[in-house]
Amino acid sequence: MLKRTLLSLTACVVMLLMVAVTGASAQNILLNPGFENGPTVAVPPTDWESFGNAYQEAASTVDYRFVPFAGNNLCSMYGNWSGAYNVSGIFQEFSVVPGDMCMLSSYARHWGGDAMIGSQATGGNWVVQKIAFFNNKKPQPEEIASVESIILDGSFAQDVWHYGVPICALAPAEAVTVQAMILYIQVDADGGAANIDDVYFCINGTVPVQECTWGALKALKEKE
Ligand SMILES: [Ca+2]
Repeated sequence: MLKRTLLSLTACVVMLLMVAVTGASAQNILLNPGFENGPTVAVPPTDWESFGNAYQEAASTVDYRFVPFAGNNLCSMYGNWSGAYNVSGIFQEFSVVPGDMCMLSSYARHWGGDAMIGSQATGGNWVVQKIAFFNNKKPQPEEIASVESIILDGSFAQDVWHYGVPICALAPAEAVTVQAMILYIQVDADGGAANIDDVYFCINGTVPVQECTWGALKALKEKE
């Protein structure tokens, strides 16, 4: 497992270096990645699968609850108050073949008026970006591998956007689909809402050159 993880990291770093050198970028294959399409105000994000409390919202007019990173809209997520551990989420699914390299990045923010409290380490809520691979098992596909990173919790500064640096994952043997996910995990009925914007996902491509920084590379290396 460690070997595969290191291989995945190496490939990710190589891809980031390539884009830094060439200036190339790849197509974001997500539909409605910035939540700009479709209706707003307490409705699920258009083009995304969603569960729990995840809603497409327009920029606030009376406070700073919803301040999009870009455009006019964002996605707001919060817990379900349905048990000691529950999840709200949004995702999009795509076909893959073993060996495909997937990359995911996003932006997250929480408003001081409804801030998250604590972290996963302290028993609070947290938000992850996650790449998950599934096989073709009938009647229900199984999740066979995943990579995720925390993009927001109560330890993050309030009222500013935080860049979730790209995570990379190599599609393993038997993988037929991949899901690009944002998940809000609620523990013990803690409150706080997470805002998400400009999610980016590509397969066998690279993140936009403006998002490829030495800081991102360093963060990936330190994570290992
Ligand atoms: Ca937006």
